[in-house]
Amino acid sequence: GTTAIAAQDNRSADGIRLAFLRHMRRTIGKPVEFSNTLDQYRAMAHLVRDRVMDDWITTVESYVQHNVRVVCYLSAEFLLGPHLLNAMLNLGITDSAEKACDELHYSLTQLADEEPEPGLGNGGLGRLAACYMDSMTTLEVPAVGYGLRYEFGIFRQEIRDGWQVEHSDKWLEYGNPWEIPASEATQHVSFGGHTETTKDEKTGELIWKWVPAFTVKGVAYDTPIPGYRNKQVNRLRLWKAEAEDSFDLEIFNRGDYMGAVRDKMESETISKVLYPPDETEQGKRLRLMQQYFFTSCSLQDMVRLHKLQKLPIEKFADKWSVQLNDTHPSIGIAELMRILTDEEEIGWDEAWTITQATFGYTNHTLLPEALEKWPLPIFASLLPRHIEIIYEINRRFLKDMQAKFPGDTARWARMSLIGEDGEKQVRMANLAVVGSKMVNGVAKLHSELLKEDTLKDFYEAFPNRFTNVTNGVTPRRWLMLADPPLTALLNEVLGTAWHTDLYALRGLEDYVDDAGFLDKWRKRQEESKGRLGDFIKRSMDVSLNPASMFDVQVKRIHEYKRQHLNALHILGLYCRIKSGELKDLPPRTFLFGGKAAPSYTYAKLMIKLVCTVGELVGKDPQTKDLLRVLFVPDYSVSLGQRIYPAADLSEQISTAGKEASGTGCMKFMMNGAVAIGTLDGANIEIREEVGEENFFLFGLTAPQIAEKQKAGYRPRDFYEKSPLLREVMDGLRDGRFSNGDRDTFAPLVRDLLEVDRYFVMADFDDYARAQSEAGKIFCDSKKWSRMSLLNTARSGKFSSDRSIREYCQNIWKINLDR
Ligand code: DL6
Repeated sequence: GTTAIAAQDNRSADGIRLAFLRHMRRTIGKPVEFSNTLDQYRAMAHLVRDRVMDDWITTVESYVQHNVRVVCYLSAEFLLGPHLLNAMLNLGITDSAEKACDELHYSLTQLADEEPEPGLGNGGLGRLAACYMDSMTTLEVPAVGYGLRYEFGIFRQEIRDGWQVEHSDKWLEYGNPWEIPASEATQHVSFGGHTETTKDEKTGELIWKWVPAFTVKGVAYDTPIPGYRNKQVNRLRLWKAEAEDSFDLEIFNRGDYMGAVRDKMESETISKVLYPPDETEQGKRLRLMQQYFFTSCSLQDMVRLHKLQKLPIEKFADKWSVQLNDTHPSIGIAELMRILTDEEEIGWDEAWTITQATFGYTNHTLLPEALEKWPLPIFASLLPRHIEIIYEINRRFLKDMQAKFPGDTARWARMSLIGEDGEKQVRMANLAVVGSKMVNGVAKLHSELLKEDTLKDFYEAFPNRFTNVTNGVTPRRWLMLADPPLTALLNEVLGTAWHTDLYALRGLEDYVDDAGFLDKWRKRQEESKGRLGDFIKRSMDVSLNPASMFDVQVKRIHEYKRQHLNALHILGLYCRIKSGELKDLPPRTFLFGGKAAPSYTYAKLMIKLVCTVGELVGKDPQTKDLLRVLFVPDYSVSLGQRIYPAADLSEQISTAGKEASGTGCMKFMMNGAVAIGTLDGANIEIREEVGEENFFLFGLTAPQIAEKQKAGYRPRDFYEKSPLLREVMDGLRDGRFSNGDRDTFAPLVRDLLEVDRYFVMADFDDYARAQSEAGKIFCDSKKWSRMSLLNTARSGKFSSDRSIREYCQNIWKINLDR
């Protein structure tokens, strides 16, 4: 009756229970007593989505009514992590849902564990996009995230005999209750062919026309992104590629059954997998197609909505602020020029003014090999009209540069959008800088290095275009969802203001000398470690010692992130224990996690090294109670949520000047882990905030590294100077740590002693010193708890809410105090 309906509509436990039973019948189609946990998860997901949708409708209505300025965040990756518990947290219905589950005799956590993680990203860049979506909605910034709906996300990682094995990620296998197809938004994207020019009969001007070889349909799937308890919901719109005609009856009737679906197969490949490997010509082509496909769909969608609201196209940049998350969507600059000039028939100069006012570009890397460049022949054959537009942008741009820097031909060549050293290339970073109003790096040091080095010429040409926005992470997922007991403790002493104003955590400093509170802090930390221990026991059948120090490095595996430095240090401890030099070492658990790019052989060898060290120290009776090394497979957002709260020591040991920012470091800090790290990326700002006495610093600085590089770095000198390093490297070479196997690690040893691009040898001794200091302080549990508490207390700056405020103020020109 009416009471039942009223109850269903509210967010009470009764309402949730009734809605659950209704979805079980009508959506899942099963009597509840026959349902399994996956069915139960799906029914729960649907009822939560219903509640999000109600807020979505009111949000959309209000956006249209007020004709708001909209931020469009274009990103090839969105690494969202599981939705269910996050949506419940943001809606404020977790307690009711738990109660409803109790009454139904289910466990909410068990049911939430059924959710496949949408792994539509590789690492930091994609996860940052997800944190920014959360913060934009929480801060009530009208925003749309635009990206690709990959059918297969990041591979599932298995570790077999210490080696990474990749499996495809079938995250859509059982459907996805969190997305809604938006058929009205379907777009058509062209590729290939050639261009033609005709003369306008009246004006005599040249008119350009693109005659493409084929088109692909872009179908939109929307995922609602709820804000934190504010009834706001923004949209993440991901594009799926489909054939214009998925089944050709004529070909079929001729008896060519495969031919009838060939178009479908070819078109759908575009949104099939996250980042296809691009070593091959075919891989490069596909990746460029992916980037153009989602960027074009997104810009066409903005133009469609702009016209739907009857706004003049000349006002495009007033309505839309488009942020390019790295260079992947930077082809959008040429695409908007094409739309404005070819389709909307706006003159070049005005179109260029609109385009530049629309885009902002965020750079996420200093590694030259990661700055995207496309071989000209591939680019021109796929996008013949865009290459003409890029040449025209370049012609005008170089003319300006020639006036600005007369005679400096080398500079013009460096700045050109077309690289001419060797094979001709289209330089996407240059296009992004030239076509944007603002360019930002993602941490102070990174933004400085962009100006001094990577983008120096551009900085000298347009100094006002450059700014910094230090990354941040959402405390809703990374603190509240990841660590409910810590959240409860913080709420108890601070109230709840910190949920949306993370600087309020500073209030914790009042307790820094309160022995009773510090004791509580330590006990809570031990419980977190116990929970992770239980999970690892369940999933890997390994027992961890919760009294040991949990020393954690989780992130992508890369030489510059230096997981091998960590592993070599553990080998150093092993040698010193074996020789009797180290007697009273406090027990340590070293946890590693992260994926290596499938084609990155060196990174895969680094995983093998960690696993080999794990086996060695775990088997040796002299070390097995003191050192435990575990590589936790298939690192993901949900695994991160389990790991960060349990960490004592956070490993942030990249070569100075190489990690643009890092965001894992921020998640550790919020959860009270103390960092050991170099002066790199966001570490520098973390140390500034927390105080140098609460951070274990080691290693060469970025200027020192640059100097060494110039002077000619000789890693072997460090090997010869350090007896411990020598013992470790000799042992590795001679098979002492790998049952006599001298081959497996030979390439790694050779590289480290002869090249060592990332200064592992140079930093080894100082890292060991900082590690030993951390070990000593850990034994003084009061002192350690104090450091840990201060890390949480001073993590306010690293909320993505702060980052988004800065984007609004300095780049998007969106007023938050409406
Ligand atoms: O800005 C997010 C994240 C940073 O925290 C990392 O330091 C940086 O390595 C990462 N960059 C990339 C670059 N990808 N490409 N190409 O993932 O961005």
